[in-house]
Amino acid sequence: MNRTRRSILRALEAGPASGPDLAAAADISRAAVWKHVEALRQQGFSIDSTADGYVVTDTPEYGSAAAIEYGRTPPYQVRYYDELSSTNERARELAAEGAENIAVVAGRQTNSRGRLDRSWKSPDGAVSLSILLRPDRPPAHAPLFTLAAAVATVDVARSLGVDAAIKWPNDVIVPENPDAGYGGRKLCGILTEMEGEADRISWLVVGIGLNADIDAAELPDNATSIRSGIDGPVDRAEIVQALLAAFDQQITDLDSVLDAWRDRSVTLGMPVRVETHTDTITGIAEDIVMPGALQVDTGDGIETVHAGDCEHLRPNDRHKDNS
Ligand code: BT5
Repeated sequence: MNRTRRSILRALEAGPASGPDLAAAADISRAAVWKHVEALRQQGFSIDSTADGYVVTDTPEYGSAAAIEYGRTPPYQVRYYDELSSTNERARELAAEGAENIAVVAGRQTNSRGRLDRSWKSPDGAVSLSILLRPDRPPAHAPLFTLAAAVATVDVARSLGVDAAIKWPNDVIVPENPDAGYGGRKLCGILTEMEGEADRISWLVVGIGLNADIDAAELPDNATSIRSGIDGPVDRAEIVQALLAAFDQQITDLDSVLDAWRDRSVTLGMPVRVETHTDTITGIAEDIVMPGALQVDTGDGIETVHAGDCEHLRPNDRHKDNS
C-alpha cells in the first residue's frame, strides 16, 4: 500500500472525512482522492459518501494490506499478496532491493518451505507471514529472533483460547498431554533466514506459518489449527496484527527472550531425543542457553545442541533408547 493510500485510510479511521479535507491532507487532487476511495472499495471496504464526508461502514476480513492495517498501527509496513510461492522468498527479494521493516503476507503459498528445504503446507486460511529486519546484532544472535517469534505466536494463540506451547527449537504446538508434556500437534512453524557479515546481520527474515482458519483434515498428520481449537470465527487480519505487535515487543527486549521462551516451553524437563545432522542425542532437556541452544543431560554430562529435530519421549521410549 502506498503512503498516500495509507494516509487516506488513517484519516478515514478517525471518522467521516470529506473529499476536500482528504485532498488537502494528502496534497493530491479531489479526483485522486476519489480514485483511492474507489480502490479501497475494490479491496472490500464499504465506504459511504455522506454529507459529512466519506464514512467506512464495513471492512474486509483479509485480502489486502489495507484490511490488515485498518484500525491499527502495525510496527511493520505490510505487503499483501493473494498468492506467493513463499513469503520468505519474497522477503529475501525485498532484502536484496535494500528494504527493511516489512511484513510480507500471503493469502496462500504454493511452495513454502520449512527447515532443510522440507515442504510446508500453506493452504488458504493459513497465516503466512515473513518479517524482514536489519537488526544491529551479530549473526550468532539470529536464533533469538526465531525464539521471539515462537513466544509471540504462543501468546497470540493463547489470547484466542488455544493452549499453545513451544517445542524446541521452532515449533509451536498444542500439547496433547500437557501434564506429561509428550505428544502434541503442530500449530505453527518458524523459518529464519539471514545474510550477514562477520559482526553484523545484514538482513534477517523471520517466516511464520500459522495454521489459522484451516480444517485440520487439510493439514499433515500431527498438525492442528486455530480453527480446530476455538468455536468462533478466526480473523486472520487480527492474528497478523497481533503477531506483528507481539513479535515487535519481544525483539525490543531481546535480552529477556530466553526467559520468555522458558516460560512457554514444554521441552524443558522432558526426556528428549534430538536428531542433529551428525548425531542422535538422548537425555533430559535441561535448559536453553544463548542464543537458543538446548542443553541435554545425557547421563554422561551436558550436551549443548544448536540445531536439530527434537522429539519429546514418553518415559518408556527413553527406556527403550537406553536398553
Ligand atoms: C518449520 O520447519 O516448521 C518451519 C516452517 C516455516 C513456514 C513459514 S510459512 C511463512 C514462511 N515462508 C516460507 O516459505 N516458510 C515460512 P520444520 O521444523 O522443518 O518442519 C517442517 C515439517 O512440518 C514438514 O516436514 C511436515 O512434516 C510438517 N508440516 C508441513 N506443513 C505443516 C503445517 N501446515 N502444519 C504443521 N506441520 C506441517
